[in-house]
Amino acid sequence: MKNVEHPTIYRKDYRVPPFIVESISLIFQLQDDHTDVFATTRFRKNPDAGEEGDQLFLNGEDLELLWIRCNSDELAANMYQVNEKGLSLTAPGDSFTLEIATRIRPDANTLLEGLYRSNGNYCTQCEAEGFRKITYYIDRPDILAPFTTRIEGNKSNCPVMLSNGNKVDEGELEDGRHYAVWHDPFPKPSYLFALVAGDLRYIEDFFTTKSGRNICLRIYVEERNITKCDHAMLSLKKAMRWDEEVYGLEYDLDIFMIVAVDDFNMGAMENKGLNVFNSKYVLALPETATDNDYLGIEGVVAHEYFHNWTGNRVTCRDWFQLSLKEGLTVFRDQEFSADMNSRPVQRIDDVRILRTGQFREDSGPMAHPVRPDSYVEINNFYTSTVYNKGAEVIRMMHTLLGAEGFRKGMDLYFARHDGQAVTCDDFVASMADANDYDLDQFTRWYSQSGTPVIEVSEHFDSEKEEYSLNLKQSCPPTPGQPEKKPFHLPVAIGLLDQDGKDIRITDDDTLVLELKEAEETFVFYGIEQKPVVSFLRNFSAPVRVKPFQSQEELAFLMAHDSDLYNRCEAAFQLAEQVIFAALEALQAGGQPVLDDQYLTAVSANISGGQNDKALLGQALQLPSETYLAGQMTVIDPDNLHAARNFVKRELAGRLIDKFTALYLENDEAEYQLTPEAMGKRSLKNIALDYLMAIDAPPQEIIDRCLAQYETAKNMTDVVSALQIIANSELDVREEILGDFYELWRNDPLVMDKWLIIQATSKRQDTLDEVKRLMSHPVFSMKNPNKVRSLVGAFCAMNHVRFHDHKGLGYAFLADRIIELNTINPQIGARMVSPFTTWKKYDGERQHMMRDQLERIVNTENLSGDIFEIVKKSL
Ligand code: B3K
Ligand code: ZN
Repeated sequence: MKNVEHPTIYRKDYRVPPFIVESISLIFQLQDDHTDVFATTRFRKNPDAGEEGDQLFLNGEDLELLWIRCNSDELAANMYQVNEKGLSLTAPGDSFTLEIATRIRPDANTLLEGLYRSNGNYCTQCEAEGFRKITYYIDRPDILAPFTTRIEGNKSNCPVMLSNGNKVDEGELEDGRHYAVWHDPFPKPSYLFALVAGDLRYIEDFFTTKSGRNICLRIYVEERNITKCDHAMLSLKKAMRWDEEVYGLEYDLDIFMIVAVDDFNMGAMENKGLNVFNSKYVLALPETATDNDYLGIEGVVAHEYFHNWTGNRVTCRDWFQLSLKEGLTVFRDQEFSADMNSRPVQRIDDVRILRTGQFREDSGPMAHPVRPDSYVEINNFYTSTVYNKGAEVIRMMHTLLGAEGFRKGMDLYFARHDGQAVTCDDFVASMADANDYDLDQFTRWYSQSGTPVIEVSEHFDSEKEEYSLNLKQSCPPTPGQPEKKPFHLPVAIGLLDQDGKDIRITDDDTLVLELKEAEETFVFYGIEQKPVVSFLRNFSAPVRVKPFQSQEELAFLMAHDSDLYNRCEAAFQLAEQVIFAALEALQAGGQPVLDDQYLTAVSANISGGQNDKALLGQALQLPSETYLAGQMTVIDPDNLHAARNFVKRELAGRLIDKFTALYLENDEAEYQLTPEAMGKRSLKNIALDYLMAIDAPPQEIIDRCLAQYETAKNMTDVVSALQIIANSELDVREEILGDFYELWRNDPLVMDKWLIIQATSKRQDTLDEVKRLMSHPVFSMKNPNKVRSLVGAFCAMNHVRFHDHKGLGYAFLADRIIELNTINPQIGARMVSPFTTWKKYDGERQHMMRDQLERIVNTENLSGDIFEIVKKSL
């Protein structure tokens, strides 16, 4: 690392701001090659700050300062100091007004933070610290102010000019220019500011709130996309209704706008009244978007909408509290999606994301608590831990307090904190106080990192008719936290009798045990025969459970458990055991065999699981190599790949009739977008994937796959077939990939799929193909979706090829990270992730990955984003 310093910011250093902002009013003059920004801000000494002194510091980066006035007088250069982090001056009194003019260059902004252009249209991204790239300001989330924004631009290239709040004025200017003025009356932090201007079209709809207010809803897109917005609009209306019904929360402005742009660092952004979205989470037609895309849009539109209360009306005091809004809002969007679709399937998906991404993070060098204690670059802390584990922490409170108790807590939270910037502790206090419930020990979930492990032992005494469960919890050491205290964790269980029926151990079939000590025993009386325990129902706590059940018991649970989540979970555990058994055989140089018991269980599952297609589809999917790798002490990518393939191939070969029938039964002529129809499609495509995994599949299966590619009218079926073809050695492979490209070359989102499919192909030559695609006209290092689809997909989703023993994948990724360091370090830092687990591989691979990490860390002018993750990994 050369030339740059990257200081660490600590949570314990939080101080209330010495000054607060009463209001800010902005003027943006959009010009062809630059934008001038005039900010008029009224400051007042913060009465809560004590005797803090009179120094005012305003954040500002990459800005050209034109002039600055204080209470209308221009300040001479010796009256303030500017450096690359901001501007400081001595306050002239307890209350004063600053006018600051800055010039910025949106066209040259490849960071996609602050004001930038995407396909010629202007848009902003300010969370977490992008506002300081627009003007000098106290850019922190606990500074809340009403914003007024005037935008001036050309009528020709900026017919549409939007900002937060309601439009209060508009009119003509000279030289073919015009202006619009927006006012947002709700005090908000600068990270929620947004501006959009350009040649956009919109679709419009209306929503009547429960108190009878009429809200105008608009989705703005480029003209070519105007037919693709209906699903997002429908999702928005569903989300608005749901938030009223479940939480009593109503929308507050007169208009709610969504804008879709192609160049965006993440999924979407909840700016007040003006959400800006990655087009991936807005645009959909059956022929261009898969069922997963449709579900993703519904979930993300809802997530950003829900932020209006959990994030915007009540916001974060500082960025360490990020999970206050993100964990809570993820929990809310998960519950919304569960209500709109299949609840158990939603839970399975959410848990899969948690266990693949978050557990991995929690066991590596980047492990951090849900409420971190320090960071170098806050953008690196928009993590699975803050989001997904954060959501699990909220869910555990929901489980402990019940739906009604949780709602009481939410009501109290809003009653206490509406309009404030608060902490995770404030949230927990509302939950505790509203329910008169002790959550003190529970708060360790916010401060301790690492995934707890639970060890279960059962004891049955047939004479006394007693069944007991002994539970031990522990949590492995994580960076900076060698020792952990016990967590307060809800363990939901059921006991099944020999017929697979729930034994009533409470008013309900499921009982929530509260484990608080390092070890506790729970005894159940009057149990006549040894029950089969359905443990951690609905995944009631984000923990690892040491495997303790036999294959027979798992097969039994898979067939009978009344908790549909756990039924699927049993299938995963069984599959995991079987794959690891095959892996051991391969590592010992032997031939693996698939045991009949497993085959029978899967076969029974196919016959018995037909009433919930989506759920059966989930249960039939083998755990991914990335997930399985996370369960191993020393990861062996080649044998892992071979073992998983072996199980898949054997299952397919021996259950060929079952899979063929599954395919045919679920192949619907008519396309519908209902949960049932999506379930059928997923089941059909999983069956096809198995069938094509057979060693030298029969010609009629190959023909079916090719026919599906050619005749399907919806993208789910088309890409399912295409993915299988891209993974195969079929002669027509190149031709078909070429055909798909010709058909869809003008649709960037479909081209993303084309790249992902090629990047995740398990063929030997995939890395060469990826390298070729880097210079293909559809690819661009400046577009985050493209980088994620090609580089990200290969390195993070193609475990066996990325970890090829020659190390070429490692060198490839390091080159891309170094390239991104100058283009978009935020995306560059995200790409480091596959390297972070380098210590879990064999010596040679470790060595090669470490070399690449060192090469990255020695790059000139390395950004704080990439530096932080690489340094922590080393
Ligand atoms: N709040 C944004 C994420 C901002 C990320 C900044 N690096 C989207 C969301 O979680 O809703
Ligand atoms: Zn969010």
